[in-house]
Amino acid sequence: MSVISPDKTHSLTREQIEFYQDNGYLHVANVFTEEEATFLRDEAHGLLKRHLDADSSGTSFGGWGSAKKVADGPMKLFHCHNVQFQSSAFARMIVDPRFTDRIADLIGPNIQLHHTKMFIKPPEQGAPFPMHQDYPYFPHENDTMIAAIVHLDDAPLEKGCVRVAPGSHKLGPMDHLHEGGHHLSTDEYPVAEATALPAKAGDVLVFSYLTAHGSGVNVSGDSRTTVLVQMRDPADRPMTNGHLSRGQGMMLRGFDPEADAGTGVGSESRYLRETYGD
Ligand SMILES: O=C(O)CCC(=O)C(=O)O
Repeated sequence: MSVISPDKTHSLTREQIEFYQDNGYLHVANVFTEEEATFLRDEAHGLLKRHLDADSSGTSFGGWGSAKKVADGPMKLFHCHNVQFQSSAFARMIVDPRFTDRIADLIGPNIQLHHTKMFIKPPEQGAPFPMHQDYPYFPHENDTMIAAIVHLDDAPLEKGCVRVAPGSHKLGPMDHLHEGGHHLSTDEYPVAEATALPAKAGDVLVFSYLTAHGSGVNVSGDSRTTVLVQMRDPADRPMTNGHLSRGQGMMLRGFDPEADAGTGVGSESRYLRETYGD
C-alpha cells in the first residue's frame, strides 16, 4: 500500500463514529501492529535516555502539581513535547493513513497538528492526572480538537491507564481549578470513579478536548509509554495565543484551505503571524 495516494484506505465503522459522538471518546484497537509499537517504544525510551543523559530540564518531573490531590508520596513522570522533531519514527507515525484516515472520520478530511507529547509513566510511582478537559489549555472556536493517545506498550488498570467521563463533552467547557495545571475538583470528579480504558500496545484512544479525562498512578513494575497527538480541523481558530509550539500547523492529512503563508523561506503560518505580527 502506498502512503502517497489520494485514496482513503482506512475508516471507522458507523457504530464507532456514533459511539464517539455519544460518549466523546473511542478506543480503536490495533491501529499499529505489536512490532511497530515495540519499535516506537524503543524509540521513545531511547529518546528519554538521551534527555536524561543530557540532563535536559523538565524531562523528569513529579507530574502536575495537582497530581498530589490524587495520590500521596513521591511521584514521577517523564515527558517530552514534539517528539516528531527528535525521531523520524514519530514523524512517520503521525502521518500514517491507518491513523489519520480514521481520525478524518471524526474531524473531517483536513487534519492539522497542534502538538505531540510523549509520556512515560515509570514503574511503581508513575504520576496520575486529575480529571480535566484539555479545552482550558487551548480553546478553539469550533471545538474540533481531538487527542489521540497512541499506546506503545500495554496499559492495563495497574499501569494507570487513561480514564474518561463518558458524555462529558456534551457539557461544554466546565469550571476548572487552576492550581498545578487546569483540573476539575478532585472531590466532585475523583479519577478512580471515571471509566477506565485499559489498552494494548498499538491501540489508539481518541477523545474530544471537551471530554473530561485523567489517569491513575502506575503501581505496576513496568513503564507505561504513550504518545499523545493533539489535532484539529485547520479552519478551527484558536481563541487564545497560548500553547504555541514548534510544528504546530503541520498538515497530517488533506490540506489547509485557509493557508496564506506565502512561498518564501519565512512562510510562518497565519497563527504565528497573528500572534507575533509580520
Ligand atoms: O496520559 C495520561 O495518562 C493522561 C494525559 C493527559 O490527560 C493530558 O495530557 O492531558
